[in-house]
Amino acid sequence: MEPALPLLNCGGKLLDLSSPRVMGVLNVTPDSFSDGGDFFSRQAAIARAWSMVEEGAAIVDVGGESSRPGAAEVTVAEELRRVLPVIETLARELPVPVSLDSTKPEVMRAAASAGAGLINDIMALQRPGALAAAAETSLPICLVHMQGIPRTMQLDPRYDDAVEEIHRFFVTRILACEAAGIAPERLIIDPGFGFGKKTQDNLHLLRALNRFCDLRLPVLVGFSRKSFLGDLTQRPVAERLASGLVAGVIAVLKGARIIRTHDVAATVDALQIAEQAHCYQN
Ligand code: 8Y4
Repeated sequence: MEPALPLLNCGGKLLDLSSPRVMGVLNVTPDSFSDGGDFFSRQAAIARAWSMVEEGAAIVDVGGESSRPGAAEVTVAEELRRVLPVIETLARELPVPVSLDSTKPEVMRAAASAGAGLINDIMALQRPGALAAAAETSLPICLVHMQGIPRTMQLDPRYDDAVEEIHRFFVTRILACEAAGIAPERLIIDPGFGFGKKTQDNLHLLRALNRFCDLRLPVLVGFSRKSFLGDLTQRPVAERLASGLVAGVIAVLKGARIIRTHDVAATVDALQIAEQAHCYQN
């Protein structure tokens, strides 16, 4: 059976998921090309966002807190300094919704007021106050599964059955969202590749991604440049494009609707072929 074709209202901009879409990554952290805090890095971030839209991104995901394994936390004030000016400009200028990659309720509120169209939370609204803050925004929310916290999540992640545990996690979080006044129609789920998972856990999740389809919510995934791709191919971070593209295509064939990536143009091409060659029977 063909799934329903959701149209998400991202703060006034519509996100049509009748075809798989690409979410472009825009980091505004000091370890990326630009920290968003000064005029020049702001201009660089805005230029990069425009080029991702020209390459076919349907969403631009702006993050000011590095969520890489081992990364340190940043203060609310610092995160606001990095992301708010960029979100405010992009929300006004871009034809596509701007998503906020953050776990902090204060940043969610401020970004929504500045015009953000979606909240992407790697802590799935488990921080104190995050459920209430997200509820108030009336924006769609991507709930990401993570075992542990970024600083230590890759030290010794363990599951008895990663797919079933993560499936149960989403059932619980969807109920918590409903209790907080967030309708399931606003939710996107993401098993969180690389977030407290060993290489084999990531493979099990990709292989069984269609297990999450019974939750009847759009599925988002991010593979680009992640270390499990390097683990499987013996490639450094700069040479993980091909493996990331194939993972994205497999994910879409198993029902994913949004791929989060640094490599927008190549991913848009890959998904075009996956979608057009895909058939729901057989
Ligand atoms: C090199 C480059 C090595 C990047 C690691 C990384 C996801 C996400 C991230 C994801 C959703 C990352 C914010 C991790 N990954 N949000 N965010 N899904 N929804 N690491 O998979 O890119 S950051």
